[in-house]
Amino acid sequence: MTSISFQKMENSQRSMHLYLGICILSLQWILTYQQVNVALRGIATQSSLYTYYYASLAIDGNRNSVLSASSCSHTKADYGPWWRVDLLVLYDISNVIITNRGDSSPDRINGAEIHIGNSLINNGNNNPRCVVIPSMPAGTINYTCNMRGRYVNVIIPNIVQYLTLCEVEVNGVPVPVFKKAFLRINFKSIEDLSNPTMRDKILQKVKSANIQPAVFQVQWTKEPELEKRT
Ligand SMILES: *[C@@H]1O[C@H](CO)[C@@H](O)[C@H](O)[C@H]1NC(C)=O
Ligand SMILES: [Ca+2]
Repeated sequence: MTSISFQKMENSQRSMHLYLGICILSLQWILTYQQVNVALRGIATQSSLYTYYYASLAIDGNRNSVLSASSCSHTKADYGPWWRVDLLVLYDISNVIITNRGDSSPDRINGAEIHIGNSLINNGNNNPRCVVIPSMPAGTINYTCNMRGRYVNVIIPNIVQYLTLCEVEVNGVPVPVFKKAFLRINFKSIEDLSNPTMRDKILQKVKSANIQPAVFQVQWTKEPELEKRT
């Protein structure tokens, strides 16, 4: 901001305090505003581990539903088995696509629920529910959710069961992150800064100083005010 030059002081200068607010819209959002499988960038975990069928195998980008192909997650026979992916940041999630085990026992998934939200209370299983899956055949089903959250859980509540998931795809877009930075500029001016036209000129000058490509909005957040002298 120091490169911005204002008119030289002349007579009867007044010292003004000026406040500028800069609103930054996350550039990432602009570049990725399309539905993609964001689970691929997440970290998966589950209520327990059955042999070597890790939670991460449900987000390995492979829908292969034959257990021996090592692309399915698998819990032990838990009471209320669950699986969760942490997407690391907030997403607006349009739909979740589940691929059930295909070589055997497709009915084990009966009664499973998809939950989406931001809380880790009860391992995230208390987050708002998208859907109850009464049953699904061996294969892949697309569930519409239109919910916002960082955690996506699949749980089979109130029963002792194995939870096997061969792929969980989460289609979402990052929630826009607005970051605000505030500048406080203290300078002297002979111009009347209570005049909106003058203030607009200053704003144009700040904008042309080209702060960051991600900055697309610069605005006054406060009327200029005279410095209070003690
Ligand atoms: C899943 O459903 C959504 C609508 O909720 C749709 O936009 C998307 O294309 C579907 N994806 C697949 C793979 O069928
Ligand atoms: Ca998989």
